[in-house]
Amino acid sequence: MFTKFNDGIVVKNNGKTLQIRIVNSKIINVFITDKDEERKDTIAIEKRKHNTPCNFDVSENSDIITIKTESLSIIVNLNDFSIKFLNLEGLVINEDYNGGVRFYNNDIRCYKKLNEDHYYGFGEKAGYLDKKGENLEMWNTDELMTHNQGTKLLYQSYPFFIGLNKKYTYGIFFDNSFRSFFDMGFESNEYYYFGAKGGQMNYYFIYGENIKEVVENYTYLTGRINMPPMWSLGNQQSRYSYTPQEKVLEIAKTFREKEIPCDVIYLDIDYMEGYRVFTWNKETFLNYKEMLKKLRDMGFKVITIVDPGVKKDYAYNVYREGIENDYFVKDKFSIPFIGHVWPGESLFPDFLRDDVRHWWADKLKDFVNEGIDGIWNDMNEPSVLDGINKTMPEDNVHYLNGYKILHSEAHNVYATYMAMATQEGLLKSRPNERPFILSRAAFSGIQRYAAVWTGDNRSLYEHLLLMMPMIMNLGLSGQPFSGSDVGGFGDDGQEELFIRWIEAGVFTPFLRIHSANGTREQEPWSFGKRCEDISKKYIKMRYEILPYIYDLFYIASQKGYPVMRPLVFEYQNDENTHNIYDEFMLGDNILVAPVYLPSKEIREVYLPKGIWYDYWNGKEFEGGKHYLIDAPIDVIPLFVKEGAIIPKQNVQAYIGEKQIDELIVELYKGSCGEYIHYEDDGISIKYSSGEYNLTDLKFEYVNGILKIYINRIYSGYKNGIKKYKFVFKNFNKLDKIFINDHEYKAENYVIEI
Ligand code: MIG
Repeated sequence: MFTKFNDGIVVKNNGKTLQIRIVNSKIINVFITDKDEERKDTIAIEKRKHNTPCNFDVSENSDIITIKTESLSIIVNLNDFSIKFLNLEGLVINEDYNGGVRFYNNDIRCYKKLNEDHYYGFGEKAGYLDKKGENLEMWNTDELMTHNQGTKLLYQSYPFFIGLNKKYTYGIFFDNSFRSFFDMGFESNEYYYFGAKGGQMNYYFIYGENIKEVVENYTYLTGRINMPPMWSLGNQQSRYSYTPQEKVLEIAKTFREKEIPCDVIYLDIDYMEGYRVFTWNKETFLNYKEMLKKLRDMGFKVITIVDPGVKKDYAYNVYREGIENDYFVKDKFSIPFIGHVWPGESLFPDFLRDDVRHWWADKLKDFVNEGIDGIWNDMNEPSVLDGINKTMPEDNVHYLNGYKILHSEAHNVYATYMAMATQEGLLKSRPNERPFILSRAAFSGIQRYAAVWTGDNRSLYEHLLLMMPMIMNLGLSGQPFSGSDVGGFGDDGQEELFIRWIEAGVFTPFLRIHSANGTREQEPWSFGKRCEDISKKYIKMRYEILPYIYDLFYIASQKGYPVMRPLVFEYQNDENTHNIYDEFMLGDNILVAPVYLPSKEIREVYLPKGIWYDYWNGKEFEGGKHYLIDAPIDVIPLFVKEGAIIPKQNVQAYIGEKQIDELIVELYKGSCGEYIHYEDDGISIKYSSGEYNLTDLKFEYVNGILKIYINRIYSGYKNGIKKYKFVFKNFNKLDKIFINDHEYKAENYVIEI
């Protein structure tokens, strides 16, 4: 009945074809079609050079085929192609409902039994962490109304979720870029389904022993971030728009004068000449080269916005080249499509095409060569202001790998292809430097090209809360590098709200303050001395814990783990964590519980099982309980796990200001602790050819005796740290301290070696 290939099987029955591919023992690709067609990957799937097929056995018994890998059994019913996934103990992990896949003309669906207690992931969705009982949709949308719990569509689409119950965890990635739907127990409490308005029923079942492993396996499939330039983890300041050039310089100077660390300044759309991409405004930015040089001398990096829309203007070279070479997206009559965006009538490069991406990359290269450090892609859903549903018609025409496809298929991936072109351009300009791109719209896999932010929020406490589950679910969906506009984009900023937002924001992966035109200015000093002082304290703290944050990006690049994690990611066995959306973990050592309501000076905090230390006063807490924690205006509740090792460094005005030789290593009491520290030059791509170091830091603490071990486990980078400063936290009894078996004396709980 079936045909076996080296990576799976194919069966045909009742006019349908089922293909099961064993990507590895835990990642199973299911493709079912009622047409004569080949399976297609979207851009989400990372192309790997070596896709070594893994071992599996297939057996057939009347109407049942059983496939066995080293971790799973897959049971296929040949009558209806319904599928069951079991683990090696024979426990059913996932099971089709009522025949599983259904085709209704242009609508395909896969029904599954609803056996899970929680569903996480789905990328950038408004609302809480757990999506069980919800009905979700994926269609990249520039939502201009205030985002809230009821907001269905935002800028990014990640057709991926993780199911969790008491016995198991798994993920499903639906590799389909059309408008897709996920009914996670909204319609029924017996089944859930996912489907799309077109395209293929092509999904991946991703098994993992826990959420961590599911995310690791999902990002094995869709790729992981490259190490970002270290400066992109610094504080960043933006506004729509800083103009003219003198204003930009004044903002930059103020950061330096006030000694508030800052690495990046953003130029929003007004720097351009009539919103023409790759141009400079001849009045307000006449001496932009000089401005760029001055910013560079002050240690600032510059990121400019680049939108996809190209102004229709015969005197404008980008438009002319695009028309002459036929690079723009077409309408259904094969005429270049024109839509209204900031430049007025505009055309949209078909970024799905290789030749168009190369052209764009060349334009971008010349543009950034003048001194631009990173690129910010906006309006790339694409947003079309006069379009039906604020985008282009679904029957517009694109070309992918030489084949014509409609916008209905291209829409959700348009931004990711644009990010790919942008990355290519930055690499063309500076082949040895890590590119940095910030994108508003996205599809699964975006992490290979760009960081993202959560779009146009507002200066509302609700949005300070909302950013937490959004960033956490983005992290669970393979995108570890995200953040929200700190202080809120729309509406006028407020002092107390800004303070609470910066307190939380410094612990989010991407840290950028941004605000809309016409709203109150929003820099750390815009709201008076109190806000300035508190902002400075927290931004400095960000720079202090940078080695820790950088290590988390290293882990993200290796395993796909989020930088900012929901508690359930670390404490899956503690059911109290399953629904927590207003606290988060920065890595596995620091728990952050922001205050996100006005006039609140106390916060209820759940600490998972184990011992925790209050970061500010060292107070010890026993986890597994809720506590009320004092949180006066300048305090965000922060807790460190017992046995934690946290690397820090001295604050700098900007990354690279000083040569950092010393690593400050904070050890928190516990019977033992272990931590791997990563270092490289922070800017070049040499790490990818081995120029980095890994240091294993370990301790044991018994009866007042502390033994520390420093062990270089990989050495490839020469300019690393030369000194360690160990700081002992909560070790009330320290009789003897050994470092690599030599005895040292601590003075005030500090040892420098
Ligand atoms: O509709 O470029 O989300 O960050 O400042 C406004 C102007 C277009 C939307 C982005 C916002 C940016 C703004 N843009």
